[in-house]
Amino acid sequence: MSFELPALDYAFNALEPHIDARTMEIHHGKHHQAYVNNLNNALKDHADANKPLEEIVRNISKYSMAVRNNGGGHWNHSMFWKVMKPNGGGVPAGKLAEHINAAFGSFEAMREQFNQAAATRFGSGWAWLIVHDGKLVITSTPNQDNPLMDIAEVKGTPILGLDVWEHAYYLHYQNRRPDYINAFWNVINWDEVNRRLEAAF
Ligand code: MN3
Repeated sequence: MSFELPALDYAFNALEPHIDARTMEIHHGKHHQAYVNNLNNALKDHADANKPLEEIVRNISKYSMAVRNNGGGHWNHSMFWKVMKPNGGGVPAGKLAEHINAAFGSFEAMREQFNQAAATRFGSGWAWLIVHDGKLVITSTPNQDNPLMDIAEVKGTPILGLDVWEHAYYLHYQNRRPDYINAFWNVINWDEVNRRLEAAF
């Protein structure tokens, strides 16, 4: 058995004009596929090759740098595609809205802090909204690390993640990372984020 590229739930052009079709096609078909292929290669003949990805990621300090980079890449992107949808955005509701208000005071304050984390992550990495000790927290990680990893500075269960690698936005936004970050809020699938929040508690 080996890891496989998950299909997208929507067409490459479904997130336009916020995220363009060509970027989605290359990001999913080339970048994510490469993480999957490289992870399978890195785990070839490894005793843990059949373990669930999340279990590997949670114990990432026991693995090679190739497994860390590509296992993280596979986990992060698999989540990223799910927390977006066409005609997404708006404001979160239900339990998620309550937790956001409790932790940040308001949705706007949470968004501000998330945008800041995404904009100031130097080089390549991710911004995250995570459940940490029963509370929502915003953090960011370099490269393809994530907060599930035992090596993460701030650990927790990610419920929303934003890829701020240049490959995620450069074709359409060039160096304007803040424009891409702002556009992300129009494609967030809050039902999926809510589902992940419920699962994390
Ligand atoms: Mn990416």
